Amino acid sequence: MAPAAPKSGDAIFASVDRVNAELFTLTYGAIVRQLLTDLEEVEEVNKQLDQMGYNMGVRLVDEFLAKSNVTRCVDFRETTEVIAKVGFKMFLGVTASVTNWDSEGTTCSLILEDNPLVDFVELPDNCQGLHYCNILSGVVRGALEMVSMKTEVAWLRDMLRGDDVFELQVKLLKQVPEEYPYKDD
Ligand code: MYR
Repeated sequence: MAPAAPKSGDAIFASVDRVNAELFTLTYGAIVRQLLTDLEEVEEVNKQLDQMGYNMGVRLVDEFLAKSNVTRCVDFRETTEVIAKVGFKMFLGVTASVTNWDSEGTTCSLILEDNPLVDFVELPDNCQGLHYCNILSGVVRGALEMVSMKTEVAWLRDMLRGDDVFELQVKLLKQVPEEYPYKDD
């Protein structure tokens, strides 16, 4: 057999990225499996994944702002676009689209057609109530809270439950105006 042709720099980085992505996906799967063993109740696992995601989300904002050239967003609509297009790309490697806005402009959905977290995943029958990707809903909630937007985030569609896409609904509950830290005298 002829030796394989040497890979170009780009091809090597692409393979490293693929291996990292697979490792990340498998590691997440192992965490979910461990939680299912430890907590036994699927609802408890959902809560725990959401909480873990929330804790990550509140920390990710600093990294996001340091790495991206994004400046302060003016409103909820712009912030959700930034999360879907820049944040998801940076931390998950895919983008989401933002749709299904309500008339008040306070509820929308992030649609993911491709989700690396679920590569290789199939839910067994006894886990049908599991929101496997709940870490993502927590991340989004935590990140939004750090930019003063209190939200409720819920999965409306899930490919692991047979839907055609993942749909994460984001509802803005309260926007806390940021206070100017100095007194004007
Ligand atoms: C602003 O300062 O107004 C803009 C802030 C946008 C917050 C973006 C946070 C990104 C969090 C990434 C979510 C990744 C989900 C996988």
